Amino acid sequence: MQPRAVLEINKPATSSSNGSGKQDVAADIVAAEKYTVTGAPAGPSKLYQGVAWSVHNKLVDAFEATQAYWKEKDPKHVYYLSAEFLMGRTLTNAVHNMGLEGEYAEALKKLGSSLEEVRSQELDAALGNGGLGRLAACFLDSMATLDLPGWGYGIRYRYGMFRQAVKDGLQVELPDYWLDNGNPWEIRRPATQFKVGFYGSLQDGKWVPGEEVIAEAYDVPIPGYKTKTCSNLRLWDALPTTELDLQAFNAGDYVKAVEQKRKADEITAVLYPNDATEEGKELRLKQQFFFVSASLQDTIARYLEKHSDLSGLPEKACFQMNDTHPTIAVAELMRLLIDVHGLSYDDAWAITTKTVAYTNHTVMPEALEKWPVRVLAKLLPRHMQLIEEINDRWLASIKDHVAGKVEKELAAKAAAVAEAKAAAKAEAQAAAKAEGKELAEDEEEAAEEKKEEVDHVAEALKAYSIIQENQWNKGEMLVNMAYLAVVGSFAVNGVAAIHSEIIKTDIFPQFVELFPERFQNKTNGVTLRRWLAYCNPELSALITEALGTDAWVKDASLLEKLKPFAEDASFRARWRAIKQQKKAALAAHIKEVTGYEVSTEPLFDIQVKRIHEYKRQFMNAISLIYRYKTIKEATPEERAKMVPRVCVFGGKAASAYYMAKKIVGLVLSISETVNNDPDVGDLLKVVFLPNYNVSEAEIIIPGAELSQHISTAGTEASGTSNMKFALNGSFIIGTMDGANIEIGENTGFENLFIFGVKAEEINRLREERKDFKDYDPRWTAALDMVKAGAFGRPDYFDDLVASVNDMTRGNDWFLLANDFASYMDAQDEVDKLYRDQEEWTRRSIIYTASNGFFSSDRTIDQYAREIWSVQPTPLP
Ligand code: GPV
Repeated sequence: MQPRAVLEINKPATSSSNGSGKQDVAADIVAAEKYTVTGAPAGPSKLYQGVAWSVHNKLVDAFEATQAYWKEKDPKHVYYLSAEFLMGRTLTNAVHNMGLEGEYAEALKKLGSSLEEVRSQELDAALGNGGLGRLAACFLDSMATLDLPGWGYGIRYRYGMFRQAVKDGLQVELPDYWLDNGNPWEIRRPATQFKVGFYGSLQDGKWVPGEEVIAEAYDVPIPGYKTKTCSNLRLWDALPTTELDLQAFNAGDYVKAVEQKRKADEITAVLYPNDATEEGKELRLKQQFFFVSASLQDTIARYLEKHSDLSGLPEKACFQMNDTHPTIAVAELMRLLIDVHGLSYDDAWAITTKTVAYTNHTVMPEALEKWPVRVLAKLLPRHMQLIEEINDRWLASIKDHVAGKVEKELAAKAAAVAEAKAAAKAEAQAAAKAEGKELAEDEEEAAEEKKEEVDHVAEALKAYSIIQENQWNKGEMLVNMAYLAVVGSFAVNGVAAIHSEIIKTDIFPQFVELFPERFQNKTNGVTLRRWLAYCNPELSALITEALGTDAWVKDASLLEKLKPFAEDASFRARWRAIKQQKKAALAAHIKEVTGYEVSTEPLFDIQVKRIHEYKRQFMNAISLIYRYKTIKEATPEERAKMVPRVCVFGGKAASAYYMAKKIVGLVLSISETVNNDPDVGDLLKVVFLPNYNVSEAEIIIPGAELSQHISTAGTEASGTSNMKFALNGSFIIGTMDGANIEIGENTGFENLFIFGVKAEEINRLREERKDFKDYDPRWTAALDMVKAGAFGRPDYFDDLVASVNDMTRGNDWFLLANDFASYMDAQDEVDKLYRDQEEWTRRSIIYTASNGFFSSDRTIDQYAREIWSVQPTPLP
């Protein structure tokens, strides 16, 4: 199936949107609103629809112009393959990026509303879990802004990340009905369809799938900032090859009649809600293959419209695999090239390994995908066969190297043994001589050593093998997807400096030894459009005024020029006033969602991210219990000296993650107890904000004064919210982990509150954990309160407490007890500095001024130059 001309359906008619020149935006909105499909009564929701559809038309114009131009020029494209794109809302971003804010503000004023009012009606597109998905969204914004030819490719999940609500003090999950009112930000492409097969068997070496579905494209235009470029995120939906089995239908078997439809629906129904944990479900692999196959077929079809010979593909396309989720691309590209397009294995491999690149986003063992051969062989028999062949050839190609290495090691070992033996023999001979006897000679030793060497090579090769035995379940064979990605890619990168080192030393050392040049670092970044300019217009206006230009929105290095303003008291006063304003907005939001009334005077201390043991929200919670205890026991004089805090948590726990759900429960319980305790007053408020998502983050981050990034060193690959907080002038309390380290280098470590052990010490400490007894008294006191039921439900928290406090069970893997004392000391330093508001504000400005490096424009520029070889191709 070849993609045909652009065809749009499912969009309401608008009157005055076509044609060029100045348009009446208000009339446009009204016309679009009139024909929206939702049937909602007049009001902000319906008005939002009108506004969105009128913007949609402008996006389509820009989109078509860009795509036509790129098609004509035929530059190399990058295709960002990702199972997740956490886009959030689109309206504000699209209007501002396209420079339409003036027109729309005016039009909406005429209609008695405002952009701020209608924007809140939009539902988030939450097609992602957390950092990895949001990074993909930031990257799309930067690619378009830098005029880089490239598309995102992913899945159009009908249900995105679940909505989190709180019921009876615990998290409950609700479905995410994000498409219920239609989606003005997509264009359905019924003419762009590809068949994707599953199951079946190999007949005469050819794959005959047992099941087939159709992948249908939906395009989401991605407007760049201050450029005509409008890029594309192409998401695939699954359709049955036949809607209805008429034979079954006529025979009265209605369930069978719609079975195909049901099976297709299932593939794109829902996003798996696990962040950085592998689930190993067949449906998940089906999703991965589905979008990868469609994306590769689509790219090849477009390539072949312009070229006859696939050998040139690496000059026109690069596939960036966002973690291992799309790694089946290595095998699928091989299959398409060999089975469909008739290339030889060698030619296909040469093309594949010049087109595919891989980004690793975690070193946590539970996130490294390993698919059982059994599952792969059943779902994708041809791909399993190709993976075996890739592996065989790969191992054959390195056998000499490995044998040489083994020989050297054995020789060294043998020399040491021989030396020891010789010494022993000399001693024995000396002793024998003393007794006047003779010693017999050893035999058969040489033959023994030869046999041993052969086994050693086979054993050593296992470390390089893509197919491995499951170490927990002997006999089960697994495909290590990260190894497949490394072998099949021309570039492999980590996402922060420390992470890129750890993957070289701990995850892929055997590959580094063979091709060190393949390994790179690309420190993550965030788009300054969404994460500063649009979510914090007040601070942005002040920055623009100070710098005399808004060019920093596109050239973040200009933020550096803010540094001198930190020394200016009147500038600091204005900076502080804006932070107060954003704190007030956050306080109002807290009141609206939780009912808790919080003062805007205290220090606003925030930890928002997915709930995970390695991110240590529990440690933060324990510290707050101790703070609560201290307040309760304080004299009036002591209380007067305390720094009041509003402590905010937000984040979703994967629905099946037992401990994470208990952590949410504990935070909610602390919140209930503390906030309703009249002794405490404004000295401490603890808030859990439900349903943390992109739009929530846009309210929370600008209002933060302190943000927590406290993962066990060596566990958080990068973190990206740390960058957003820093850019909004929030201090960081954190560990020497992920991008915290580079933020420290840029901001000056004296401005961060760094605590805890370093990554190098973790392995040793984990060993020592068995007999850990060195508990800080503050830790013990706080945990005792939980055990004693100070926050209710002591039984419910038993396992959680034991998970960090019962070394007989070999627990506290993430070393909370170990880091607690230095964490508490760092928190004391925070309080101390906060008392000096002038100094605090001065450094807050330094944060914003120092962290332009973390613009995703910088990250993407590096990817484009150092991995993709993709050139900016702006419209004339
Ligand atoms: I693998 N990450 C994520 O959000 N989901 C995943 O499935 C995997 C990784 C995150 C890491 O945990 C963060 O440290 C990192 O900043 C982010 O990916 C983007 O690189």
